Amino acid sequence: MNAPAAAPADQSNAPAWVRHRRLRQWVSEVARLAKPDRVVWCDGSQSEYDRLCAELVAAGTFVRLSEKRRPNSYLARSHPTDVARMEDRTFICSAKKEDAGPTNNWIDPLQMRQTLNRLFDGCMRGRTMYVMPFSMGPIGSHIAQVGVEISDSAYVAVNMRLMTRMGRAVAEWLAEERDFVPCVHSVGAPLAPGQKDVPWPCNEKEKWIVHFPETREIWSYGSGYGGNALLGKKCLALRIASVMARDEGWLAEHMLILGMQAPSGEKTYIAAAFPSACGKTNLAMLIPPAALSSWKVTTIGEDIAWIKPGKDGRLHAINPESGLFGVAPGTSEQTNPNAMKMLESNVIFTNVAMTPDGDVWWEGMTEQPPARLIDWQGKEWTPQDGENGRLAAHANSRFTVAASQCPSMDPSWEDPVGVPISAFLFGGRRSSTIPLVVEAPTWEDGVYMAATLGSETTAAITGKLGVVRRDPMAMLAFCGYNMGDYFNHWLKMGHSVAQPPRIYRVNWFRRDANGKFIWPGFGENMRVLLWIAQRCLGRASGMETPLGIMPRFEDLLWTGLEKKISPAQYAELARVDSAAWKEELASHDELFGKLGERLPEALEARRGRMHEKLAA
Ligand code: TSX
Ligand code: MN
Repeated sequence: MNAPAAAPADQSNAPAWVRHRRLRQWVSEVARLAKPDRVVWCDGSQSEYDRLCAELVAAGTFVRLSEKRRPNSYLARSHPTDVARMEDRTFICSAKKEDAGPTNNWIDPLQMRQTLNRLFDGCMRGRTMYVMPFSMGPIGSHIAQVGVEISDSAYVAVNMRLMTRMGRAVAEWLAEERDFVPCVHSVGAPLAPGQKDVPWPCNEKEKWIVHFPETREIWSYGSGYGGNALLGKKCLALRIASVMARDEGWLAEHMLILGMQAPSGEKTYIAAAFPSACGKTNLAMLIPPAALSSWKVTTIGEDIAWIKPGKDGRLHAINPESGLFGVAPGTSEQTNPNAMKMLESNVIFTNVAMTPDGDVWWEGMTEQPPARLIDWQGKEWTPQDGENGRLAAHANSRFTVAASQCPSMDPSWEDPVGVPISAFLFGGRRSSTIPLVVEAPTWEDGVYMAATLGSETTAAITGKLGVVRRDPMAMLAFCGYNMGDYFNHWLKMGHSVAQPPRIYRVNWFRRDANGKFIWPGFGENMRVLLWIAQRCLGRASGMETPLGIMPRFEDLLWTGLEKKISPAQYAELARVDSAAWKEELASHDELFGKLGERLPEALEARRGRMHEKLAA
């Protein structure tokens, strides 16, 4: 007897609230390949979160922190070899190598698929496979995108619940046929029958973070940490979304979004890109100094912005995330009081130190370390160890927390239409050459400033201090396609709306002849933001310089800072050193040389004009 041709059986174990045939089918296929012991669909509920956290405690992955000091919070200690994103193990597998471009690792997609089929075959044996539908952005927003992550890590599942809108509501929004980005993750550590698990399973031999930009798929193997494993963040919201944005006429950027409210109630929103270690999260949660306390700063996002042209002729931005995965060291009552409040409860800490009374500690949290600690590897630690250079918390230790816990969140932070952006800021850590703030006279000038963005490496990154690393738009590690095409896309986007944002270059990190920071930074940055907001409202003046428009001393508000910054010190912050700029332009040329053929003509031409202006 001839059986009718049937679709492959649905073995996904999907609950009734998953009506999406293709999603069920895909989950069945991944399960058939990875061979987990069981499949669990995450509904995203609090009870599910609590149950998974309890399982993580039982497995030794989590330590539950003191209910009194840090209510409903946990500490995870990762394997010492699995502590950061792996840029050299990150791949963009476009059909053509040139489409990934010179700044990405590339492997032929057909070859990569063979490798993945080998790696994922049976890789979840002995484990639970979690299926997590998630929305990047408010569910149903025309700027949002849906992903579904499959992972064999419960740590990933609980982090994804904080970082994204995850669970049943998203599956219901997907209905029968809406689109989603498939994301497959495995720690790459299958268990033989009866084999005891370890607290932080991962694959010590190989790690892969793989993107297929044309088919919009993500596959990650071998690491359980951060952006390697929480695939909604860097993989989807930046690398894959940057490709979608190029194709559809929007922007997916490595930017914070903040709001400034004038005493009149008028609001100005800005988006700002900074490479790592520049204090992006601190800026997003800035508290203005007393002299400017009639102005309020609110937070929309602190890492990623998705930006689309609106019907009003402006660019509108959403924060695609619903949580923060932030660097702990350096966060304190002095540098970021809003973050300290946000971290009081309901937090997952990873690789920080623990106090004897079940609280957390990291370098920079207090001036004096506690007398005794358990370090990030679970070992005894005393301040003497600190003096010998042994860190109590890992330099890349993190907190995961819901954004809703941040006291400075803007009332509109979940508005599906986004907030209208008045200015883009690009900043780096530069001890010389780059002034405190410069406004680009035109969109093209601004794109040049952004494309040539650079930041000095901290010792933690390269072991060398003061070396400028070029990081165009702070997107070097996150642009999912050819950087030259990306610059072109940015140039085009300036013409996509009647009122494009103004573009600014900022630098909080200029030093004097003694190597001391000249600008006090932190809350005092509000003085620069205020000038920018007033410029956008047409109410502040400045002066033209070869670099662009800069505030004169009298264009900034100095009340309360008169003793710290003299006109002479401001002159040093604003100084354009022609010798240094000659070197700077040579370094831009070197960057452009590396980016190769697809570099837009307009940027090369603009470099030539800068050269002439500075020589004049
Ligand atoms: O986050 C920082 N911001 C942005 C804040 C809104 N940091 C920390 C950077 C590492 C993540 C800064 N560090 C900033 C800054 O504006 N500026 C500096 C440099 C600096 C450091 C210490 C002082 C001043 C400047 N201390 C005193 O002036 C006492
Ligand atoms: Mn980031």
